[in-house]
Amino acid sequence: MFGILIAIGVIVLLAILMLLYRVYTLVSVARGTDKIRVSASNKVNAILFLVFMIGCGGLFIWYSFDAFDNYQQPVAAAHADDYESLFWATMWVSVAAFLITNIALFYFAFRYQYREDRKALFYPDNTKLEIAWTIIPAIVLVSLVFGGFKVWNQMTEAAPDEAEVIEIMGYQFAWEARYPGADRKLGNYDFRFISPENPMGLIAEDPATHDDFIPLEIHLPKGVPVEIKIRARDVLHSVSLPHFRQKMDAVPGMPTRMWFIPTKTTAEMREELNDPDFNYELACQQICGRGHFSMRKIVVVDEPADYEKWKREQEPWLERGAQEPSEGELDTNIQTQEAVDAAGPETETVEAATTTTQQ
Ligand SMILES: [Cu+2]
Repeated sequence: MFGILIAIGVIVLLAILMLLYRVYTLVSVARGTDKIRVSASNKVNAILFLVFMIGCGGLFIWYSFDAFDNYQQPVAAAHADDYESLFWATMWVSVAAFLITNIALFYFAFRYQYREDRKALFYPDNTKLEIAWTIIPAIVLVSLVFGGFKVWNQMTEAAPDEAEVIEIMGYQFAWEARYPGADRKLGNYDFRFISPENPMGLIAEDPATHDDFIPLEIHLPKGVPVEIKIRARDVLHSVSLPHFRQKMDAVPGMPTRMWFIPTKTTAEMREELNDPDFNYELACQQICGRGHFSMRKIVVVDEPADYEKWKREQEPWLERGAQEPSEGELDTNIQTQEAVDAAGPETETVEAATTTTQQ
């Protein structure tokens, strides 16, 4: 009741203020004093537009150079040149359009500020100008789209037969990578088998699963095509391999894939950059929740012989103590997982993920 009275009071007050303003305007018109209402703030605002343009434009240029190394990682993939030229073409077109339109926007606000002795020019249309600003952006955008389409096809076309297949699964908040083992075949999976011991939901009965292994680090061979099969367990994630200029969303219920050829081993890159601590990395590029920042995995590129040796040293997932769960156990596992999820705080999930990968 009290609330309604306050609301009515506010509305009445606003109506009175509006009426007063209207009366004041009408009185000014009758006295002929309505035109002398340009205060000093007209000029101040006009100058502030210029200050804003120069100040923020300066910050934009400074930050672009300062953060350059963060968004321009060294390249280590065979097809990267095409991606690079597409990236820079898009970048320059966007930067040029951004600068031209924003400089015009702020400068015109300053240049054509209100002056009593100046009247606005009535300029309804100009056909030639309209044709130009429709056709030029259309040509530029269509060529960018075709360039992108070519690169997209390259990255998603069928991988060569000799490609190393690796499966990457994202979940809140970590990655699991699975290798097919000696039979070069990944075993099947089913979400009903997902449990703390079996984070990827692998089907232990499937013979193809028997030699699959889930290592802590991702290893890739240099100079050999690598096909990445991608899936997500809960929400959208995105597999980003910035040094290989590869990125593909991990979508729950819709497996995706991509392929590329690494061209420099981790050791070669460390030498080239003169940085003994350098590592390639896999990062999630989709803000997927509170623990998003922790979705980082080290990627190691080896010489093919070292890679084969590393693969032989890996223990199959089944032999790491994971047993095929019985029907009853399966239910308990799913319930346990639900309990973890229901408990909410992502930190617990992160801990659970760490313990499962470290078994
Ligand atoms: Cu993620």
